[in-house]
Amino acid sequence: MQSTLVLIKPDGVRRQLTGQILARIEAKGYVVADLQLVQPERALLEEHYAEHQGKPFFEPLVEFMLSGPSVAIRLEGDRVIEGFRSLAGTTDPTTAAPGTIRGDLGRDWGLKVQQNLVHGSDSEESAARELALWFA
Ligand code: DAT
Ligand code: MG
Repeated sequence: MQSTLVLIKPDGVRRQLTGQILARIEAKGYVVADLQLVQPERALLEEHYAEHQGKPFFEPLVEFMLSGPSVAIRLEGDRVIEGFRSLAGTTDPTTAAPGTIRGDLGRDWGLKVQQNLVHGSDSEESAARELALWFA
């Protein structure tokens, strides 16, 4: 059994897609083990996205993530890390496959790729690190 951190990002919360996104996650059979609405501080986001520090999209990404609350979810299930990333779809919501959360519900309004609705940890190491940050 694995755990992963899923975030419904500020665009998903603002667009009132939390219920639809949770319904897809639950329909797939993953278990919501913990859930909270979080308004993160900059320091949390800089740690969360540490691997992207120095990239051109880092600052816009952090600003976007500061723009409103996210729903943080501890999600459990066998192979949930790769399974949730498959449900989410690829990073750019304009080209993410139809049938995925990003592909069906997302679009990069204003060419802002960071508006892709959800985050999912990409490895067991990331999941442990990110769950400790968001569920301190
Ligand atoms: P993912 O969220 O699919 O794991 P990532 O870890 O590579 O993607 O990047 C983290 C977030 O940063 C991503 O959800 C959206 C934003 N991002 C990534 N690449 C970008 C780019 N080229 N331009 C703008 N934002 C980008
Ligand atoms: Mg990532």
